[in-house]
Amino acid sequence: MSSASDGFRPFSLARHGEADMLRRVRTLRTELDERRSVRFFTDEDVPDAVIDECIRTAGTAPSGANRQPWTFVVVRDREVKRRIRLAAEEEERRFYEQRISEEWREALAPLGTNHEKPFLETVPLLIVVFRHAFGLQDGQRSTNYYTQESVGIAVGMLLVALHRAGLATLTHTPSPMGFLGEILGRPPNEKAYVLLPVGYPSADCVVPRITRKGLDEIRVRV
Ligand code: IYR
Repeated sequence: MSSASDGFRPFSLARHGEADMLRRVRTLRTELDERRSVRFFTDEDVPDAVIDECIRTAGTAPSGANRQPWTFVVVRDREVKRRIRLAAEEEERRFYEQRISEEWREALAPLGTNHEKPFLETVPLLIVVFRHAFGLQDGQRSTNYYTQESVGIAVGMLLVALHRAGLATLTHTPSPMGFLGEILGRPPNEKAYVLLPVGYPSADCVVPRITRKGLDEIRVRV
């Protein structure tokens, strides 16, 4: 039960009629249905203020015990992007040549991906999201809760915000991603979660033809 005592404040939401609710959500769905993972970008610059606003948006995500266990590192430095590309390609080469199963290789074939990641160097910026596996302040460790879920939700909200701004992204997870913490000098409690190249799709950008599952395939009513 909520209480008006210290630490709580009143909360309410604007109410919309059903038609209005439907219209609002449909607008969002239509917009999000256009979002795709992009691998071909221009080198055109993206304003910092827009990226900051997107990260603020991600920072409104719910998190376990409100620990907000995330850091968003914005990488614009050419040399750092280059180091990230080289390290990612090294991991990805091992992934495609050795670590991957035949079944996985077949699942990826329609996407046409391989170990080469030139976009990591050519995009105007990368956002590397770090998950705080535990809290660390002045050498003191503390427990964080549901960090995978919390950071996953924040990344989802970040993708929505970037798409809303008209920016293309790729949710890239070179594995293992330990090299990102090293290159970016993150503290030991921060684990790389995802690497997002961000920019504008190039004029010759293509994406695989995919379909979304229909409602009947994803919704079960009880
Ligand atoms: N991380 C690799 C492989 C890869 C894996 C999945 I699952 C994808 O949906 C796409 C790619 C890469 O980025 O190439």
